[in-house]
Amino acid sequence: MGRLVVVSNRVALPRRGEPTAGGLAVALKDVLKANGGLWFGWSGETLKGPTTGEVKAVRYQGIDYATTDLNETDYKGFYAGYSNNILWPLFHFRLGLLEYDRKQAAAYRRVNRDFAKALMPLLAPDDVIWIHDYQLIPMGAELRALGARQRIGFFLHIPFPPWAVFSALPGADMLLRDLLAYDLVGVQTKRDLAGLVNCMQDGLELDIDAGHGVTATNGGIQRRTQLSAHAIGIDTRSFATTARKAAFGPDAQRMKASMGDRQLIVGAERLDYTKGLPHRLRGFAALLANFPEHLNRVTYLQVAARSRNEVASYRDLRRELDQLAGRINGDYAEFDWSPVRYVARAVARDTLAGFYRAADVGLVTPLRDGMNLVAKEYVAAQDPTNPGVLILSSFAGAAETMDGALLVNPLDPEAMAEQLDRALKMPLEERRDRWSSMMRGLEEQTASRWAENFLAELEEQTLPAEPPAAWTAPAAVRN
Ligand code: GDG
Repeated sequence: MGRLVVVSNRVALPRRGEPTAGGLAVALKDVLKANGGLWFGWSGETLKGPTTGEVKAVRYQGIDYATTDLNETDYKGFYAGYSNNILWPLFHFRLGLLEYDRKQAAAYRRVNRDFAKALMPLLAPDDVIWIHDYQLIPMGAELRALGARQRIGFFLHIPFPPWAVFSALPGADMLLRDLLAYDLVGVQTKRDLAGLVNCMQDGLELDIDAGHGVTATNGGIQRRTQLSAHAIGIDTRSFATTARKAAFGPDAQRMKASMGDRQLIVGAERLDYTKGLPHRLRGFAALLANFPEHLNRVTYLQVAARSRNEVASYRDLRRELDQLAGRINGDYAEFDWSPVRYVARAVARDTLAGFYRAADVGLVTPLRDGMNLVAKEYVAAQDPTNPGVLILSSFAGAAETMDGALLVNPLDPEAMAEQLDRALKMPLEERRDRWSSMMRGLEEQTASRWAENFLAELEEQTLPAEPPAAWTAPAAVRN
């Protein structure tokens, strides 16, 4: 394989002495190192004036990093606006939250074009390019328009809705056509793949071949785009080790001391409306109301790190959670016990791992989620001799493979209460059986395996015999 070029909206720039945060960043860095790679994307910096188009480059531990800045207008239009206020709710089936704005749509395309222009001079002919996520869907088409003939793959980390939902987006067909510039489009699950296939068929009226490919002609050149599901994983071993060590750390010890002999339920995510946090609190309140034997016997710790505070729906969510947590504590707390511990900020990764290990139940109940790595981390963190129970929303991508979890519909607080009661009372043998079957899956389906499999499939794709001189405007695509 040629050099690997990873493109993502935010680049995890190396900071000396700081361990890399998530499994995804680690997995990508591993494949980048193995292939002598380049990581390109937004620096995370916003400029006051016009963008300069300048690319900053650093090399660290065998990886080249190239970043570009956004100006404030583009940040608001492309990132906070179109990406987070239009595409994010759309892809998570939340049409009521989608606030369409043509100027933001234009900013999205402009920034994707600027990214393509900034990357183009850095590319070599045999590079393999891997673009990530919903912020950068049109970037492949923009690269083709500039003459890029390399293999280009795209992976979507969030769910892919069917056409009945997707078609609500003004210009939905254009965004779908952008995907036809790629040689491989990967999504997380079979359900997402079905959504993508349905969009290609009903939205663009294209045929899907027996191997899940779609062929379209642009500028007289035919390109086949492979569509497939590649479930992302975590660095299971390393996370298990972190959790094992963290269990003896000061934070986990303090936590245990504060709990006495009560049981612990844990949840941790970015404060995001897709994660179903208010529903989870209602489910927990239903547990206390319907199963009073748990009163003063169980505590629910929810870590909800603030994110995207510039978007109004996120600020509303924060208020709703503050109220709900306050009400549950007001209704049920005793002088020596608060049922809900709600921490509205991020905690250190190893501390979180220690909390997962200490918890009898991991409560992971998003309303929609591409995969959900917290579910996988919770399982990886468990003590094999005395594992906790995972309660998982059937609308998380992780539910497709995590067969040992207790599945729940997050919209049904009574059902959540029943599953919580069952989990809190589950005998050791059943907990062990459920945990081992999930852990086996997590040991196979790691983040590195995900990256290797995606890249192997991208490498297998046959490129157009006569490479297009330029990828013309997506609107010109014909079946
Ligand atoms: C997107 C898709 C898909 C959470 N709170 C804290 C903290 N976290 C870490 C978790 C986990 C990560 O953040 C969250 O990952 P998720 O997968 O759960 O969710 P998204 O951020 O929405 O990610 C998702 C993923 O992409 C990968 O493809 O699975 O479906 O939406 O690692 O542990 N980390 C720290 N403190 C916290 O308070 N340190």
